[in-house]
Amino acid sequence: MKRYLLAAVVTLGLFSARAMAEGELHIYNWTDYTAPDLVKKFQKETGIKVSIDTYDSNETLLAKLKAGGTGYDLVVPSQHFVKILIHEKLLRKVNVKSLPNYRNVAKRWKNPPWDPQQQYTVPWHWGSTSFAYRTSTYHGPGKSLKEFFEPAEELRGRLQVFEAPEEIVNMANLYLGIPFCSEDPKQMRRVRDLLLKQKPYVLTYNSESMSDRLASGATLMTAHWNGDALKGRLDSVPDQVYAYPKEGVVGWFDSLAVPVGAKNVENAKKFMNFVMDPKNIAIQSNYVRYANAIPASDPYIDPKMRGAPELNAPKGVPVKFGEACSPKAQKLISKVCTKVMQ
Ligand code: N2P
Repeated sequence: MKRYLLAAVVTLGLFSARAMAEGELHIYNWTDYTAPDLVKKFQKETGIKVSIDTYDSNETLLAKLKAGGTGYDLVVPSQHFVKILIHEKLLRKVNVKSLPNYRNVAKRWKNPPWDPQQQYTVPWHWGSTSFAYRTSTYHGPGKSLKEFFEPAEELRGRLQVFEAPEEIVNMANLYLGIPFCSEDPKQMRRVRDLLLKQKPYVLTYNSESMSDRLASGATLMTAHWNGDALKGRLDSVPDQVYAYPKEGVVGWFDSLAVPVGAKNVENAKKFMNFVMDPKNIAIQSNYVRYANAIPASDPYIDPKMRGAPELNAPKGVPVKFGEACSPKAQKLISKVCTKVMQ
C-alpha cells in the first residue's frame, strides 16, 4: 500500500493558504486508478488537499472498512461489494441526485441495481477481468480459460495471478461452469483443486504491475483488467493481447462512495460532482484507459482508445458481472484462496 501526496500540493512541505483553508480529502482507491492530472486540477480549482492510499482487491477494502477508523472520505468498491458494504452499514448516504453533474450520467448507469435510489454511489469506471500475454513470447490462441488455469508447460513459474480472491474464483467458476457465489463445498473443492493444480505455474499472486512483469519477461501470462491491459499496450508492451476466452470474462462496475465515519463529506461530494463533469472524467479515462459512464466525455477521449479491442468484448463472449456473495459463499472463497495462496 502506498500513500502519496501529489507534488502539486507538497511544495517544500508547505501547503498553500488556500489548501489549508479548504481542508482535505482522503481517497482510498485501487492501485494506479486515479489520474494525477485529475487530482491536480481538482486541487487547483477547489484548494482542497488530496491524499491517496491504494489497495488491490475488494476484500482488502472491505476488511479495512470493517476494522474502522480509516480516515478515508472516498472509496471505490465494485458493484457487488457496494451491496455488501451497504448491508454492513459501512457506507454513508450522500444524496447523489442533488449533485449538479449527476445529469451527465448515462441513463443506463443511473439507479443501478447495486444502488437503486442512487443514494450512495457515483460511477467511476467499468470493465472486465481476464488474462493477457505477449504474442512474441506466447503463441496463444488466448481463446479459452484453459490456457490460464491449465497452462502449457512453457508457462511453468511464469504466470501472474491476482491476489484478489473473489475475482480469481469467479474466473475459475466461469471455466468450470460453476455459478458465482457457490455455497456448495463440493463445487468449491473443484475450484480449490484447479487453483492448486495451477499453482506450480504461478510466479506470483499479486494484483499490481501486471504489464511491467510481462514487459520484463518475468511472466509470460498474467491475470489482467482490460483498461490496465490497454494502458500497458499503449505505454510499453505493444504486442500485449487481452484475451476474450470463450467461457467469458468477469464484468465489474466501480463507483465512488463515502464510508461511514468520513470527516470530509462535503469535500468528497465536491469530488464526486467534479468527476461527473465530461472533461474531468475524460482526463481520468485517458489516464487509466477505462470506459466511463459520462457519454458527453466522448469528444475528449483519446482516439487511441476508440475501438480498442481491450474495451470491446467480441460478440459471443459472455461478460458475467460479479455478484454479492452471501457470507457463507464469501467464507468458502476465502478458505479456498487462503489454502492456495499461503
Ligand atoms: C486497477 C483497476 C482495478 C479495477 N488499476 C478493478 N475493479
